[in-house]
Amino acid sequence: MKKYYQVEIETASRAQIDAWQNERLVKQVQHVWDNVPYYRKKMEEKGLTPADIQGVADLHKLPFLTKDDLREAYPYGLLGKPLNDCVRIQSTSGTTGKRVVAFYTQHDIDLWEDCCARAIVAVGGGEEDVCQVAYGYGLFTGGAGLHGGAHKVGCLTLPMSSGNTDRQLQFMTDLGSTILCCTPSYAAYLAESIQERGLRDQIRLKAGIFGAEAWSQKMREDIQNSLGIKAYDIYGLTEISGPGVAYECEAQTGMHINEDHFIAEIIDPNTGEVLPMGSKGELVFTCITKEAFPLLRYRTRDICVLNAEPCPCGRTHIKMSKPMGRSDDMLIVKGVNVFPSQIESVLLEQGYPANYQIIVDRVNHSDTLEVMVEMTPENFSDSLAKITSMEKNLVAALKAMLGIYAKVRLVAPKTIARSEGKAVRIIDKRKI
Ligand code: DLL
Repeated sequence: MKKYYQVEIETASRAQIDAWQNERLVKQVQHVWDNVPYYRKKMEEKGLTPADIQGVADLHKLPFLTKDDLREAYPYGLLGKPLNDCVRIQSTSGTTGKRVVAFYTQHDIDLWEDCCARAIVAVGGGEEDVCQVAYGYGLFTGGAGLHGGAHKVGCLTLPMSSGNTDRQLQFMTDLGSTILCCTPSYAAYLAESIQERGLRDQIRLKAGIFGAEAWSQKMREDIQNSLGIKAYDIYGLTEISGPGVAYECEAQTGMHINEDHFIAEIIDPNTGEVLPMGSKGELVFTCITKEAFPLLRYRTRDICVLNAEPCPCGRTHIKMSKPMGRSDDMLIVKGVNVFPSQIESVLLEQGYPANYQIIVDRVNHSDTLEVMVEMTPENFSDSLAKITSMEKNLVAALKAMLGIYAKVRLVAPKTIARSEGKAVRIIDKRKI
């Protein structure tokens, strides 16, 4: 097997990983009890003291934390270290309510960058690689995380940030970037631009590390084919550190969770009950090594499945599936649960690009659902009859998937604004 970054940790035996988790959890609970009055109060309300948590088997006793807690405790209420010991903040890209601000000590940054370095090595990255980081830099964790990881691996790092597509392509061709890190929607846009400019022969990319938003298997295939690369998923969230909480390996069958730093649970999002391995439910993380922002049992709202089957790559840490949607992304339209990922899978199956917008409104006390989707240059037509027939086919396919009527509006290629970061797919006018 190829030697990779932190190989001893990533291929440790189950017994060793369990031992790390038990020991670190006990220490972390004591740290939080001693330093985070907000969480201590939550534990006291449940009649708990650190002595009640002897290992991972007791984890289920601890109270959950949610985004509401983060907002309530904003900005300093969940700090586990004096501010003087913190060296950085990052913040969520959320558009509603108060932003979430996460704090890091130098130790926290080091561990986070280790996680991102593992992700880069897992896609075949090494010292000889040129890593183009086109995630946003700044408050968003994407740029900073992959940048730090690329340095640890020893790649030549191109700190591009997102946007300025001309410059991205110029550096990509001139400097021979071999690894591209950005959101999948920006990767699709870059692929489209490379195609249009006839640059395919001039790029040397071999792999992409794409995450921060949902993307389907079909979108992966499209990006892989148009760029001639392998496209790997990476997952993370600001509250837990940023990208690199979990990452894909060569098997491309789910993302290994860095279990030496994070304990993952799957719960029933309605009851909070812990579900057995292999069940679909809400992902919950407990940070067992972080100092400054040590969240315990944080509810991510991401719906997914964990998998403990051995992986052909040799890594022993369990894997998570692609998130199948966020429980708070779920739209309720005419009383029916609709996930944007369901709509996307229908569009991609029918040969449309992942450039679409979902518009929900309420007219005469009744919900309406409209999907605006671009035609491809290949199936583009300005014949009204042809467009009507294409729209009818999509309406039928969406009805079969969702069980409700969605109006479809086909628009010309390039009509919908391209995204350089996370794509905005949903416009819910009921909330405006
Ligand atoms: O998106 C961190 C990140 C940066 C991950 C770069 C990967 C690459 P936030 O802005 O806090 O952090 O958003 C976190 O994004 O709860 C998921 O709902 C979603 N998300 C992140 N990665 C994926 C992924 C960053 N691979 C929220 N697939 C998470 C689907 C993802 N959704």
